[in-house]
Amino acid sequence: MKLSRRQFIKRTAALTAASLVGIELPKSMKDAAQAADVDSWKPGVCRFCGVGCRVYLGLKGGKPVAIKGIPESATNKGYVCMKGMLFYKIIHHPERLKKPLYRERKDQPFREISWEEALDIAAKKFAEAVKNHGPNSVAYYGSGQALTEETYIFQKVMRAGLRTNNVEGNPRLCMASAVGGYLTSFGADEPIGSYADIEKAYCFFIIGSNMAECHPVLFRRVMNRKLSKPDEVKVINADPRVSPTSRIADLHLQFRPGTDLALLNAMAYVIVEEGLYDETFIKKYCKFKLGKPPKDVSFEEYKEFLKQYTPERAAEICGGNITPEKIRTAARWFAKSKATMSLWTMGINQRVRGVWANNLIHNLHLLTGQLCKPGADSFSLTGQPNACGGVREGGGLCHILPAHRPVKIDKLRHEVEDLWGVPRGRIPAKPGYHTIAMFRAVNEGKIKAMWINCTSPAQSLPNCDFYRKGLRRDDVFIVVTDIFPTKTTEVANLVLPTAFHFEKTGVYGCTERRSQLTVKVIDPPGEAKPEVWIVREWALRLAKELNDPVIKKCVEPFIGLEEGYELPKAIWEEYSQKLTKGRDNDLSAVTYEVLKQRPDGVQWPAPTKEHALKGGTYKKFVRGIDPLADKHAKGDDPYVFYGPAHKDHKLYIWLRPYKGAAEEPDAEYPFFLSTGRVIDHWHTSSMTGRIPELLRANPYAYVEINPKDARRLGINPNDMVEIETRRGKIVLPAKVYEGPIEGMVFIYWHDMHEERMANRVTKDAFDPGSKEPEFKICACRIRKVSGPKPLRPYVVGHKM
Ligand SMILES: Nc1nc2c(c(=O)[nH]1)N[C@H]1C(S)=C(S)[C@@H](COP(=O)(O)OP(=O)(O)OC[C@H]3O[C@@H](n4cnc5c(=O)[nH]c(N)nc54)[C@H](O)[C@@H]3O)O[C@H]1N2
Ligand SMILES: Nc1nc2c(c(=O)[nH]1)N[C@H]1C(S)=C(S)[C@@H](COP(=O)(O)OP(=O)(O)OC[C@H]3O[C@@H](n4cnc5c(=O)[nH]c(N)nc54)[C@H](O)[C@@H]3O)O[C@H]1N2
Ligand code: SF4
Ligand SMILES: [Mo]
Repeated sequence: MKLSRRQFIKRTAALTAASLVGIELPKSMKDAAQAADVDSWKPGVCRFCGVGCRVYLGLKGGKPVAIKGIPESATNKGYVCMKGMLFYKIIHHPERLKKPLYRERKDQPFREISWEEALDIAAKKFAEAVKNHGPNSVAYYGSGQALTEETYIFQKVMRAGLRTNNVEGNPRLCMASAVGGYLTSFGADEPIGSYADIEKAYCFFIIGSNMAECHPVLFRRVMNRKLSKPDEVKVINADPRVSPTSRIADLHLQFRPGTDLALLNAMAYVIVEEGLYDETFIKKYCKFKLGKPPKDVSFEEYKEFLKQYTPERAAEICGGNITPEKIRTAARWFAKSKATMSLWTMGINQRVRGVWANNLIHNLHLLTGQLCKPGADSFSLTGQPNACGGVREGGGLCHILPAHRPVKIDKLRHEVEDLWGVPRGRIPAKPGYHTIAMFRAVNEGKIKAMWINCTSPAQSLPNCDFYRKGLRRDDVFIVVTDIFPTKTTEVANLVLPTAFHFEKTGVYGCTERRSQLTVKVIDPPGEAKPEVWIVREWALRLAKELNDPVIKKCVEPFIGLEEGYELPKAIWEEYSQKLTKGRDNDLSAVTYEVLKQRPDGVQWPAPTKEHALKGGTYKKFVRGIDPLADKHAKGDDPYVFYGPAHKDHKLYIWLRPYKGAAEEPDAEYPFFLSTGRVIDHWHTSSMTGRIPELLRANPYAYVEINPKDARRLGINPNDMVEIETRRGKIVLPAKVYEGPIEGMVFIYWHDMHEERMANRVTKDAFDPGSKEPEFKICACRIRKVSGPKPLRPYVVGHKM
């Protein structure tokens, strides 16, 4: 059906509005999607966010023509947002990479080469680096969007094959602080509960998350819950900006960026002062902890500590609309509701105090016992579709091996070596470079060969111009596996075209510990290949180049297997059945067969087939629900916090003081600069920028400015505004509205246009614990450079 321009705009606007506020799509639109001229519908998972919506891909004459939600799905109940509905358009996009491309030097044009040649070059360059500069001169930088099988096989070859823990990925920019928070507070990574808690919650504490745009289908569930009991269910939103999420809030707490540590401590103060805590829960399950190395302190000492954060004092620190009374109200709603669920994302994680901010949210749940019961949970939202399953669980960060095993614990490292059948001592005992350290090492010429997979750090790293200098060095060999040309392929020597979603098979593990399978239904274009094939073939060549049988051993079980299904299946079997068995994320009964029988996926732990076939574990640590809680149980307590990082099986309430951002506004740079997302685009927009409907809905990035600041600076809507920080300058059109708090500007970072690329000005300060960068806060100055200017969307174009 060809739409007129008017019809098109109407339809796009309706869809955006619907996905934005979670309104049910008009019936005619649903019918249109369902009745699309389709031969067959193939089930799978959405390619984009961590919600993990289940979708059908519609095929007509072998071509992808539509996507619709799967009505009986546990995650999305049939709903999808615009990105989910439209990503089939990426599959046959004319700009897809179809042939391996190579150039010796980075100022040369690329030339097409064969796979044989490409794999030989990749193996030779990595082998040369290892021979001449040692194993730590090579690195892998991956993604929370790669399939679990992909991350697992890459890291196995790097660690056991090439003997380096230089294995990192974009979840360091995203979820690392949440991981740090879960490990230090609960002793175990990942949320305890599930999305199903949403329908049982009576108070939502949404902090530093714009769910309405970033987890739209989940937000819809929150909104439905609120609408189903408008007076009983309370929604608190804490964000220095009024976002579409704030619209459903009964209470919006708006404060100076970075001050939520004071707010959270003050809420704890009120809970303690007003006796709203759950003494039994605290006595039974919690300990109070202070400092590094952590020492035990008493409840009394904690109370003393909190005296620094009276609501009056916190209101002063926080500024904005925060009053002592609002803090008290928030604390009372939180503590007194029948079940409270906290939800947060990057406003909390992307901070130099990201782990502490996570701890302080968990504290509120531990004090009040708002945990483990139906509807109550401290639930960190994961951004990417497989940051949990692939990277946090699959061994995708420099300090963790598969199945939540810290690299530096000898026993666990040796366990992995034994399971892989490689000699003990093969995996180095020292963690590798974390992301920022890794790219600094590139800048310093310490890394000689780097593999970048399914991510585009040239655009997504903070202070990216600085790191692009290193990436452009001619003595650093860079391989990029992607489906499109990006800012990162611009700095590559070797670009390898990969298969996309639905063109390969594998597992995604979403926010709620749920693994779901997507099976190949269509061939990749041209010569594009699944990553698992690429890694296997590369490793076999590496083994020859380095004359090292252990490298071959890493991929030996997979030799000769057909790459579309059999190969990922064998990799998944090794990972799930061998590596996760007996661990807290036990997936040993979760085979592809089980996942096909249970298309909704399985939530770990799932140690037995019987439990897996029932869907796994809705809530961790609860006896009668979680088989591992039953296994570890000693007394009669209903909960058993067996998390591997707390041998005492206790939950920790942390004394964490308020500390501000690494770079706060001053006389020279008087504004807070924050960055984030818009509903229609995905990160660098390499994918969504190529979907016409999404590009047209949001053709370029803009800067949000508070009307008071705009008036003072003579800035009108759509004027071109320069944002300058200590790192550089960019120029964007202004959107003037009561969004960001006065003194703060907010920019969208998807735009690839050099003049509008947000990360050219952001700061690369990072949390000392999680090493996650502070994308959310730095200091800037702004000025109007001209009136409105006609802008063109940045269309990447095939420039290879
Ligand atoms: N449409 C869309 N959806 C996505 C993505 C996408 O690119 N596009 N990406 C996915 C990924 S990987 C991620 S990580 C998530 C991110 O999801 P979110 O974290 O929800 O999105 P952001 O826009 O990065 O930032 C969220 C909010 O943090 C607020 N914030 C800034 N500073 C502070 C602060 O000091 N304190 C508090 N409390 N809040 C602050 C901002 O005002 C903003 O509203 O989205 C996922 N979903
Ligand atoms: N200023 C600012 N910067 C940020 C953030 C922020 O809030 N503000 N957020 C940070 C966060 S939370 C994140 S998660 C990162 C994300 O940053 P990136 O990971 O760099 O961004 P994406 O656009 O998701 O990159 C994914 C790439 O994978 C490619 N791709 C798609 N499918 C496949 C596939 O099947 N195989 C392969 N090999 N490639 C594929 C896409 O074309 C794209 O180039 O950005 C971080 N950067
Ligand atoms: S909410 Fe997330 S997972 Fe669901 S359709 Fe949208 S992008 Fe996909
Ligand atoms: Mo993310």
